[in-house]
Amino acid sequence: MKDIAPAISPPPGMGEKKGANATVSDWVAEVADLTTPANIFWCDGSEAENAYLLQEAARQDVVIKLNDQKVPRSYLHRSNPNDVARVEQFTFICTPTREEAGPTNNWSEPAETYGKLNGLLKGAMKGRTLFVVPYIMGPPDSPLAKVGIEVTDSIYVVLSMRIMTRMGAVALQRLGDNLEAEWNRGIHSLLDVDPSRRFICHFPQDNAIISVGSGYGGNVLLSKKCLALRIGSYLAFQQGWLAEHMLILGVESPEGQKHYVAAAFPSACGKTNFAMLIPPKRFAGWKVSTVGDDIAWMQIRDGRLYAVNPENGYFGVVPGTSMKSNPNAMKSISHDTLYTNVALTDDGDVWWEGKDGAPPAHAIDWRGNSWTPESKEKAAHANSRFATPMHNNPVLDPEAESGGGVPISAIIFGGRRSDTVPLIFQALDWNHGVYLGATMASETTAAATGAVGQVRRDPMAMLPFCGYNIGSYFKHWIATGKRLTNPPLIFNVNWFRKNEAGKFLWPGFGDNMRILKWIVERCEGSKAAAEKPIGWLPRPNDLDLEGLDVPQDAMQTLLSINRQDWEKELEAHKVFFESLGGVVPKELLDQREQILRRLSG
Ligand code: GTP
Ligand code: SPV
Ligand code: MN
Repeated sequence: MKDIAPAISPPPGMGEKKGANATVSDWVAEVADLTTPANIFWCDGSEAENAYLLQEAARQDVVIKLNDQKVPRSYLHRSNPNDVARVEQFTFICTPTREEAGPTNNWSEPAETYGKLNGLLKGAMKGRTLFVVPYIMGPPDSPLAKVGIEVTDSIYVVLSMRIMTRMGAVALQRLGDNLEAEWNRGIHSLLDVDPSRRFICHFPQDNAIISVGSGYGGNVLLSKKCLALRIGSYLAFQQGWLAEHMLILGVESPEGQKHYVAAAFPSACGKTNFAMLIPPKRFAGWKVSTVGDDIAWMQIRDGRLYAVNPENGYFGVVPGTSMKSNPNAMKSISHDTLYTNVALTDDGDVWWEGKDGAPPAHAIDWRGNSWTPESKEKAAHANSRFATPMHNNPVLDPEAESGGGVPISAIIFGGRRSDTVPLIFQALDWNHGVYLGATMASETTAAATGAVGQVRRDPMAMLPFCGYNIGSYFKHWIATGKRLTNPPLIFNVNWFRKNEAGKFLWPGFGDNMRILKWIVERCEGSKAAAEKPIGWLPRPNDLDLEGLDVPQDAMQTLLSINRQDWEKELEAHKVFFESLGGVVPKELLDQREQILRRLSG
């Protein structure tokens, strides 16, 4: 990698030798001693700095500037083809004991792991620039806000972190003079981007993360899955709050009644799309607004859950995004966006499968090869992404920056299931809802490396992101319910049920408003539901289906539960619980017994 000039080390007012900032500079000096970079660049987060870094990244061929007429101030990055998604098999929770990491995480012993990683990091930044990226997660005035410092040798990471977080001097200012201030230490080095030297390691007890050998998304934007979820969930467990893989949206009726809901769907299962939903014509006067599209930090206040979005941008799935599926996302990514692994057209625009209009006659695909519509390979990678500032979103909720968070009326769990699971149902109470979350399953997607389309249990969409023992996590959820006098109602959705021909039965996207409306009506006390063994289900007439183009028999299937399927499903829950080796709390085992009794009753 060519070098950045000039060296800036550290600029006035940053990394000053006082208070917490002294500990930051000392730590940066330690990392520099180990990794021996050519120079150190302290990021202040300013416009001027960003312009300089973009120019520099383009000069080094790390990004390609797109046509300013087509997508103003936007860039394309291509990652190494061996490095296109999160790597769950190389992700580790490094707690003193294996038991603390629990049965769902890869564990490795902290001292040994530090030793191994320090060996890999020794001299790793030789000839490179070490960037110091200070950032805040959460609205700065939120009691939940957290500071992290990511040290990285990737300019792409710096550019992405500036979009995804509140990055720069603002974070060091927040640490200020307080020597006790809590902050996350994150070290990232590309090394030589070799999968056999790729490790994403978390040290919850030390509030520290070390990531090596990757340059992609959730592996390296340490604010996101690593801090906001894995370390975050551990801190939340310790401190009595929740860090969840959930979107947060506001929904307002024509009468001005507003609710906020949070929804946990696994990776590439519809969070960003749901968070930006545009209601169909039939729902004139209804407004949906986005607080967050991926992560929710929730605290208890006055017996209710209040949620903030710790992020400042969206790192979203590109393929399939169009004016038909998600116009708000299309507007958000029409300028000031950093694209990764999409195709480049001959006129400097970006293209992907599922974009509006005809495919270009010729393009350069995500690997940098010539592409035409006749090519066998996809032009954009299935996990190609955009990073775009949250303020680009035309339906950003007015409370998105509110530090106190928004009150959550409903929590929705949902996976990608071709069969068995109905379009929508409601838990009978909190613990039943926790059971629905704990047993949810989903077909795997391209968001992580490995096979796609395989059903796997993914509790609360947190399987890859819970930074401690999953049994303790379930107990934390149950304990949280006990502290809530006004708990959110809990629902389960499945947008992905298919017919025998393998076609989706439900149109999804904007039409999910029909389900959202039923959910908020239930929060308002509507009785429009029937009690079934697995929970409350709407009857077709309980949903507002006017103007919907779904045959009646399909609707019937979507809202039905098949007893044999559910007996099989409950057996799978049992197998899953048993696979966890005795950590599942009794409350959840009891829930299963109760559902079984209701099914055979
Ligand atoms: P991550 O960023 O990985 O966490 O993904 P996400 O949960 O935000 O998922 P996203 O909204 O990006 O959607 C992922 C894929 O699911 C895209 O290909 C969408 O087109 C598709 N999708 C989203 N919502 C729906 C829906 O309601 N129905 C159907 N059939 N597909 C959907
Ligand atoms: C996810 O996989 O849930 C994502 C993408 O949001 S990544 O940031 O790569 O984890
Ligand atoms: Mn996600």
